[in-house]
Amino acid sequence: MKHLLITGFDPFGGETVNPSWEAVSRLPDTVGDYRLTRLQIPTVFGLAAETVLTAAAQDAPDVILCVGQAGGRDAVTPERIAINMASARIPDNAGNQPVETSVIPGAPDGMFSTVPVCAMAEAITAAGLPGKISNTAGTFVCNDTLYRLLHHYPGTPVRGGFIHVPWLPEQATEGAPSMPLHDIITALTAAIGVLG
Ligand code: PCA
Repeated sequence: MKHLLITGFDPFGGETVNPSWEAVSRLPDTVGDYRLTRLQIPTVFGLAAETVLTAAAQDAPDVILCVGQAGGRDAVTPERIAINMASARIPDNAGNQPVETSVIPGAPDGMFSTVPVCAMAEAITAAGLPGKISNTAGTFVCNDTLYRLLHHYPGTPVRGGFIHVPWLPEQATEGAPSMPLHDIITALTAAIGVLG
């Protein structure tokens, strides 16, 4: 059996839940060919990736998939790319608020995810849920985490990716898009099913 390390973030920005961890923590022990290790990581620049990489050094996963909240999105979105840019609109959970800084000085401008983002988006759609590729993970902690992960494991053998998920219905202000928790879980399960 292959091994997937899958992470979700703690709540941030004054919220009391983060749908990424709510969903990840409820995923089953196995999905398809993969045995899952679920891990909560802090919404803190640098420390989030460090927490993932420390766990990965112990567990030797084949794939690392981080999941995060993207409030306002109306679909579950595998991220295609991480950029070497940190610029925060709000402080992270440790009070850091970088503006226009490199994630890793001197490193490439962008790094592509090494999981099959097209197949993942299609699998989510095939499960009857809104799924599409995103070409930006933003410039906050999620992008920082994906960038550091991809930079640590250039190409194979350990593959790395990121999926942003919408708000839960209880988080969305009137008119804003959201997705029920069980649908987010179904979408993540469908995406894991095509990791290969
Ligand atoms: N979403 C934030 C960080 C943590 C999370 O769940 C982001 O999109 O950067």
